Amino acid sequence: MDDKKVIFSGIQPSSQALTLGNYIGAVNNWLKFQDEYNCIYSVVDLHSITVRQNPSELRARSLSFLAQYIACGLDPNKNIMFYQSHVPQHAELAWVLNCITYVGELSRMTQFKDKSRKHADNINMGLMDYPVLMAADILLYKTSLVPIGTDQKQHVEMARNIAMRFNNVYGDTFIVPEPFMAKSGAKIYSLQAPTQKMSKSDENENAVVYITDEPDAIMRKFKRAVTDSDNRIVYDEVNKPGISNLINIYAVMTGKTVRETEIEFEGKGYGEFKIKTGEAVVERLADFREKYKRITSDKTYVEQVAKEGADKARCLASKTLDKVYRKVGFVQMSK
Ligand code: AQP
Repeated sequence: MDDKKVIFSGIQPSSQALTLGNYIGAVNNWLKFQDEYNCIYSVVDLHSITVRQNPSELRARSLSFLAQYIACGLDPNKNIMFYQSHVPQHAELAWVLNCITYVGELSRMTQFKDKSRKHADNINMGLMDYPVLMAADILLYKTSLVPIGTDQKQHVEMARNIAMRFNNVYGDTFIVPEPFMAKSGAKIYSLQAPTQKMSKSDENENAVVYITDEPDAIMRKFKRAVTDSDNRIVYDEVNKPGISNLINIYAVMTGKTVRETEIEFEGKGYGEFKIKTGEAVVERLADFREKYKRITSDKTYVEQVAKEGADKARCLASKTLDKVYRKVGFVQMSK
């Protein structure tokens, strides 16, 4: 690798496809970095089994997610893309980091508390340990910047704390990463309950737009989006969360600002605005749809990208892990 700074991020293959939230909060930003940084993007399948998955569905979704990364415009020649489970150093570093992380701090994480409520019959150690594995994902690659939606900010903060703690105990080892969140769209909300995050695992299919949805499904979901009753297209997260969410989506998908969007729709009604927002999403995803169909029919190509990505990632990750093992005092064999 050259001396460009490193970006790392990942998405769990925990649904049929990426949501519009994943696209706007994560992938859309990843696309902007591919020339300026050394970018490493993983399909984080180890994370996804913290919630029970059907094995054959997980396999199919994981293949599809990598095809979606590529179809979104991530160039395999410029970005390292791989499956987390293909690079064993993630789990190995997570073990070492576990030994400097406290149970108390993990039990206070918002996502752990939320998911424990949601999956009360399966509050497993992996669910609690998720932020430590995420710290390992990030720290293995000397990452400077982690592009995320606001929901993951607390976990990046945790990764920073773990890195600083390790550096204090064992001497300078890890780069302390910074989160990157875009000004618009860092949190996209459910179309049916606009104070809740748009989440892959939402059971209400009208609440979530998947980037693989057909245009008519996308239009239908936007037409049914929940809004308030005053019929003014004005950004106000507290009093008008539904309309503010649609304004954010429209602004990001058209490249306009929130203010430009408000001006464009001054005096217009919600019905028209919902249709225009749906159309903006359909139009913005047109290239993706065409490319995804092509890539998804070529499983060998996707596997090749994953193999090359994992080879490169393993090579980088093993250097950091060797250093960590040396620092903590494990026996090193002469080569
Ligand atoms: N609604 C969202 N708005 C903005 N950004 C979002 N992200 C997720 N949802 C939104 C960002 O996408 C990246 C990958 O997240 P993830 O899917 O691996 O984990 P998650 O945040 O737990 O996502 P979900 O959709 O809620 O998954 P499930 O339902 O499986 O738990 C992250 O950068 C995240 O911020």
